[in-house]
Amino acid sequence: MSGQRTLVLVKPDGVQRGLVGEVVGRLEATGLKIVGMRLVKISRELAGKHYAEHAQKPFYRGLVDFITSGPVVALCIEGPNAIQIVRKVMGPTNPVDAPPGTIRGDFAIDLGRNIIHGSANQADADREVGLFFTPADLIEYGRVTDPWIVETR
Ligand code: D4T
Repeated sequence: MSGQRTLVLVKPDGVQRGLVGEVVGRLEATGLKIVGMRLVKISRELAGKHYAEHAQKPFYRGLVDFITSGPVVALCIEGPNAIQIVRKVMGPTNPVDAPPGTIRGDFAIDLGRNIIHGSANQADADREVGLFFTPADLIEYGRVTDPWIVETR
């Protein structure tokens, strides 16, 4: 593995609105590498595990209803500083605060329909990748472009 691995979800709103290609394309264009990708219908049980930290929040019920309402695209993305780079490309959680050029800034207007999830930190990334992928789902491979993306020192 080179660098960090992080979990990305194109949420049900992104899938329904035909934005999977746009979102995945923006992440790919950074140079980060896709090492896992699946279309998943999230169960309420899996949603409960994924959003366990929000279980007591007033928006929890709506959040679980939404994330289980249709398929999501789950990706495991790898590279140096992958967690931070993905969150920069996503923009802030509330689309009202997300600048143009970010996924949420360009494609979303509502906190409860914000298109994409990306792990917040290393501990969350490790836990969340494990919820959506088995080790065998994740593919280690090189690209001929790797030396054009990351300087080998
Ligand atoms: P996710 O987890 O979806 O990538 O979002 P963030 O990491 O950026 O933000 P979060 O965990 O704080 O929120 C999770 C999820 O809940 C929705 N939400 C959040 C909501 O519907 N109402 C709210 O008041 C908040 C704070 C949006 C993202």
